[in-house]
Amino acid sequence: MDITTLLERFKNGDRRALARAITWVENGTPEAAELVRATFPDTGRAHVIGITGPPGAGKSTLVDRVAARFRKLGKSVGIVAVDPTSPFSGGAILGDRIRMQRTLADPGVFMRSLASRGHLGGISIATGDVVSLLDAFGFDVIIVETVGAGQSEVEIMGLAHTTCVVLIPGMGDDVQAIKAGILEIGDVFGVNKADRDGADRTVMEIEMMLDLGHMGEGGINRWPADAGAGAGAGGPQPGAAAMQRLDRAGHHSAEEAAGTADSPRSASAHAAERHGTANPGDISWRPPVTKTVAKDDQGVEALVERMNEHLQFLRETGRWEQLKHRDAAAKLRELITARVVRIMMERAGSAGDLERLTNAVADRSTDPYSAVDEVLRKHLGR
Ligand SMILES: Nc1nc2c(ncn2[C@@H]2O[C@H](COP(=O)(O)OP(=O)(O)OP(=O)(O)O)[C@@H](O)[C@H]2O)c(=O)[nH]1
Ligand SMILES: [Mg+2]
Repeated sequence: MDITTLLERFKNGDRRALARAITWVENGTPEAAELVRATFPDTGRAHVIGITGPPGAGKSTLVDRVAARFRKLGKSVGIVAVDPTSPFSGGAILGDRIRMQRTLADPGVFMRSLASRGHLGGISIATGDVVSLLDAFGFDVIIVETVGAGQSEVEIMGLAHTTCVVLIPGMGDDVQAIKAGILEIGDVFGVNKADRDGADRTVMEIEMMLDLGHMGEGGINRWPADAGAGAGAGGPQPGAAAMQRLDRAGHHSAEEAAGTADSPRSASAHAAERHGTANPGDISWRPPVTKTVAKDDQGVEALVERMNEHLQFLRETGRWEQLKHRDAAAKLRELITARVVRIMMERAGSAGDLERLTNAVADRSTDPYSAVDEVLRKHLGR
C-alpha cells in the first residue's frame, strides 16, 4: 500500500490502515515520518493516560477493565503496551491479548503491543509516534502501559497527561525504596490486588509519603501553585466530585491557614481548594490513592473517576496547555538529539575517525573526552 492510499484510509477510520501505519512507525520506515507529519494536525485531543508499576502488578488486567469502564462512559480507547514481557508473567504479548479479549472484540477499542527495540531512544520515539497516530485516528482516551523499571516510568510521564502508578500490597520497605522514583510521577495511585492482605496498610503508607512530599518545598508537588495562574480564569469551577476530593486532600489546611506550616505556597493552594473561591489557576492536585481488584473488576469505576477528575483539573487550571508546550519541547529535543547523534556518527564513521579514535581510547593513547573534542572540531566545526 502506498502512503497516499494509507493516509486516505486512515482518515476514513479504517482500523487496518491504522494498524499498518503503526507498523511503519514501529519499524522506522522512511514513510513513518511522513505519516506522523500528515496526521499531526488532527492530534492534541486525546486524554493520554500512562499506567506504570512493577512487573506483574496487574497493569494489563487493570488496563482492560479501565478501558471497558471508559467504553461505558461512551469514550473510544486506544491502548499501547510497551515492552510488556516481564519475567513475572512471561510471554506477555500473547498473555495481554488473552487478558484483553473482552475489550478487543469491541470496535471502540484498539490495542497494540510494542516490543522494546533495545536501542537508544527507540522505545520512546516509536511510542510517542504511535500515541500521536492513535490520537489523530480519533480515540478519546489513549492508555499506555509500561513496566515501571528504570527509564520507562520517567518516559511515560513525558508522554501522558495523567500517570497512574499501580502498586500492590505487602511491598513494605519497597514502597520506601521506590518512593523517590515512582511516587513523584504518579497523578493517581492504584493499589491493585487489594484482595490480598495488607492493602489498607499500603494505601496508608503511600498516603503518608504523599503528604510528606506535598508539604515540603521541592517535594512531590510538581505543579507549583503559581504555574499557569490565571490561565484558567473565568473557566468553570471544579465539579462537585472533584471538590470533594480536594476537600479530602485539604486536611492540613487548618494549620496551614494559620500560618504554621512550612510552605506558604502549598498552604495557599490548600486554602483555595478548601474554599473553592480562588482563581482556578491556584488549585493544586494531591494525587488520590484507590484500591482495586482488577481481576474482579472492583474499584475500577472509582479509579477512572479519579483519572477524569485529573483531566478536569488539567483543563481548568490551564495545565493542559502547559503540558502541550512541555511535550512539544521534549519532542523537539528528542528528535534533534537522535538526528544529530546519527549525523555525527555517520560522518565520524565514514571518515574513519570513529574506528581510529575507538582504538586510541582502548589502548589509552588518548582519553574519551579528547577523542570527542576532536570529532566535534572536525565534523561540527567547534
Ligand atoms: N489476586 C489478584 N491477582 C490479580 C489482580 N489483578 C491481576 N492479577 C493477576 O496478576 C497477574 C499479572 O497480571 P498482569 O495484568 O499481566 O500484570 P502486569 O502488571 O501487566 O504484568 P507485566 O506487564 O508482565 O509487568 C495475572 O495472573 C493476573 O490475573 C488482582 O486484583 N488480584
Ligand atoms: Mg502487562
